[in-house]
Amino acid sequence: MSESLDPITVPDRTVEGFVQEFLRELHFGQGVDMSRASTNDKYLALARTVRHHLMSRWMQTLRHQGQVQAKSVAYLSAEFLLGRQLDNALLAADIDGIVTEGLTSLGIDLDDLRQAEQEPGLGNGGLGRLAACFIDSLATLSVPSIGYGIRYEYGIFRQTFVDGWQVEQPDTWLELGSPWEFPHPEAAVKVNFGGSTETYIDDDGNARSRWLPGWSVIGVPYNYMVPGYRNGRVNTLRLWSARAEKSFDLQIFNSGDYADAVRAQTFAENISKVLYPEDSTPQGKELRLQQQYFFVACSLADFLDNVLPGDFDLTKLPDRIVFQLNDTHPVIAIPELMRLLVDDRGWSWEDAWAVTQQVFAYTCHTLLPEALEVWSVDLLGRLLPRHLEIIYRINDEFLAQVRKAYPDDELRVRRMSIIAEFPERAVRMAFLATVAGAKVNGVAELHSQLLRDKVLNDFSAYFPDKFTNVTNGVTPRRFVRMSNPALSGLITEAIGEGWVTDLGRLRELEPLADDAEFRRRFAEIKRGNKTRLVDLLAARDGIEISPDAMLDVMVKRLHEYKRQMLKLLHVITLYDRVTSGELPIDQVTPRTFAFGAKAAPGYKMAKQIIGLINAVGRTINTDPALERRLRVAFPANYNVTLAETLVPAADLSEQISLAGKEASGTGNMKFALNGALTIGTDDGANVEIRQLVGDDHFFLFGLTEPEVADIVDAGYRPSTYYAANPTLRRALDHIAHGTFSGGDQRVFEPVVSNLLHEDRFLVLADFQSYIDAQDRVEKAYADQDGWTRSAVLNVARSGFFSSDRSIKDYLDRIWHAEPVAPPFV
Ligand code: GL2
Repeated sequence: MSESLDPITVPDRTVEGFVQEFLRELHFGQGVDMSRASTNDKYLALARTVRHHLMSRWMQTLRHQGQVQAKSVAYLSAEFLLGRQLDNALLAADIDGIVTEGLTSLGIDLDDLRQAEQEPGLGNGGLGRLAACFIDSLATLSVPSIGYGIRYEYGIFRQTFVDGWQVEQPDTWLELGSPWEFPHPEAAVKVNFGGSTETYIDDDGNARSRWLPGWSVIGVPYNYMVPGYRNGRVNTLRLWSARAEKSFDLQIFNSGDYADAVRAQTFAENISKVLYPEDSTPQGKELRLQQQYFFVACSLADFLDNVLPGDFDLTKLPDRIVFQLNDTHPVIAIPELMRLLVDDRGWSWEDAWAVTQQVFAYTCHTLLPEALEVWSVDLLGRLLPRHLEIIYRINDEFLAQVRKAYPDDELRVRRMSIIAEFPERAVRMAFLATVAGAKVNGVAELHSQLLRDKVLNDFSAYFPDKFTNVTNGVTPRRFVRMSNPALSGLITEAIGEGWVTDLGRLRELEPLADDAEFRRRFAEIKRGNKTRLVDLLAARDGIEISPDAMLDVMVKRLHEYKRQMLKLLHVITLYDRVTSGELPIDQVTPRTFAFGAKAAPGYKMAKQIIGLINAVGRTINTDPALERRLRVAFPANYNVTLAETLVPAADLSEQISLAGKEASGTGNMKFALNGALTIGTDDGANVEIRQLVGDDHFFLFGLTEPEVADIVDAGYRPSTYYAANPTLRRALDHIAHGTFSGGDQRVFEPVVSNLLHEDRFLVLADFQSYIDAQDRVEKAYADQDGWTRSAVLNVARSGFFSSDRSIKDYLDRIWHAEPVAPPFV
């Protein structure tokens, strides 16, 4: 059912048409003319002009969705790490060419305007970026869907280094205007908190409960366009911003207490003020629970009251929507829907529960026990008293069934209770999601297996059909087509354009791995991408690296389980080999060790490790004995924008977490797709990458998950590895003796002592295996042509890791929804 576009709203797709629109935007939108326009003025005018090209498709998509009422997906996520929007919009609207030409005719460099965009960093890392990839794929696959989240006024903190130590600065991404968002204050939603509950007798003589809230705030929706790749669909991302009900008390103001007059406003606005800078470990903060409830309450109300038609029969809700819970952050939506149906709409508990169990599905993104969110009953009861009652009832009924299935097994019942009793009474959000969700999925094969066998094993025994896997993916639009234009051009030349939306087609490149001319061009592109990175790091950070060195990259959040320390011990080992005379410097392959990592501000050990990486970097980069052949590059504030230049340039991708700890990883996929070879453990999606690209094109090392479990069960003693391995001893001694801290032995003592006496993530146990694998890397890299062949094969065999494939798996295994033909192309 294709419709034609409304000619009034369709901009002219010519260079002249673009220039005219751009100048109009500058004039009428920014209130300046070319002679006075700042770079920011031009960027904002350009963004709005580009927006025009997607607008009519957006309106049409919304109209069409209203008419068709097909089953939709609502992706509920506390994080959407979007990255810059301009290039993505240019790509989707397919107007790169006319825009570049049009701007050039005005003497403007498109690249300068690109740099003016502040990336919306509304996520911490992989989980938030995954949500952004998923909404891109949902739109590209033409699935009716909406993303719901929070419009944080400050996104993930901006990292700076002071003397090598991390110092956090606020991320003021909205400061210079935000041309990609559309606020709708008229569609605001009221959200209640606090107060108490009471029981009353309804008209039919039944006892019911209701909430008497203590206070409330207002959620204002901001809409963002989520364009599909040249397919005529533009979906919506709706992010909520908190406001006070009454912004300002004039009486108090007039009495002279100016601070008190805006107190309510400040309090309410705090809810969407800042993204919690936590990655994988929860911060038990009341404000965080407020954020979670705030955005899901807004989203459910919005969907039921605004998106669905007024006469919609809610018993049919499972045919119309599935709410995908991105980790436990939105899980409070479950009791909220029960409350909306039972309390507000007068449904019976049973009817409401029957619907609720069908409309939610839950994705778990972790294996770390400390990252499974729990909320104390005390806090939850204070903030959301009615929700706590509902959770208790869900739990009572669930445990009654468990008792029936397993009579005389009270231990199991206690293990499976949604309410934990120790160390304090608390609601286990992952359990609530598992009990209520229609499906529970992990994010890589190994992760899903470990969820079933370990983390949620009682539940998988009880609900065997609930558990499934969907291996993560990344969008090929942003992470290949946009960020690696040269490689994209080569691929398109070889196999045509279809790969951008059908990434499995990269397989067709396989024979070209044996074509010398293709390899030559591939290697030339890699070098070109390195040169781009060299220029960027010089300009952005004043960091000097060589385009001729091997680029060995580890970029991801700083966490002990990810083991940046292992990488650093390798760097120190090379340093030691050279400075001790064991290894002549001219036999060392020139290598840049690039790190990018933010540490959660309260995570002391992670911040120590950042300090240590920078200290090692200072020593190595300035030691004349190394003749600049080994260099550490640690640009501050690693983010999506930097990834877009770094990933295409990489030769070696470090994916070295302890087996059984990284749920999936998605950086690993981006690197393989851009022709880096992986050195990695059998963890997360590395397992699948290795299976697909083949052992000969992947450097595997380290303990497997069952081996790790055995060592830990037997009582792991890291100091025995230190005692037995002179190479390891020398590397650790360098840190301990102050080689990197001007002789000061105290600065990094906590790092050394943690490794020697605790080493929760078995860095020392995997050290030798890692060094051996790095020696294999060194040998392989010496054969440049052979390396390039492996790199081509990595690209050709990684098409599976498209987020389009992930979304198709979600559609088949979990959502049971279908793409709907786009309204027009
Ligand atoms: C994570 C996992 O740690 C990571 O392995 C996974 O790839 C992503 C996406 O599924 O989710 N979980 C988590 O809390 N963060 C992640 O990156 N922040």
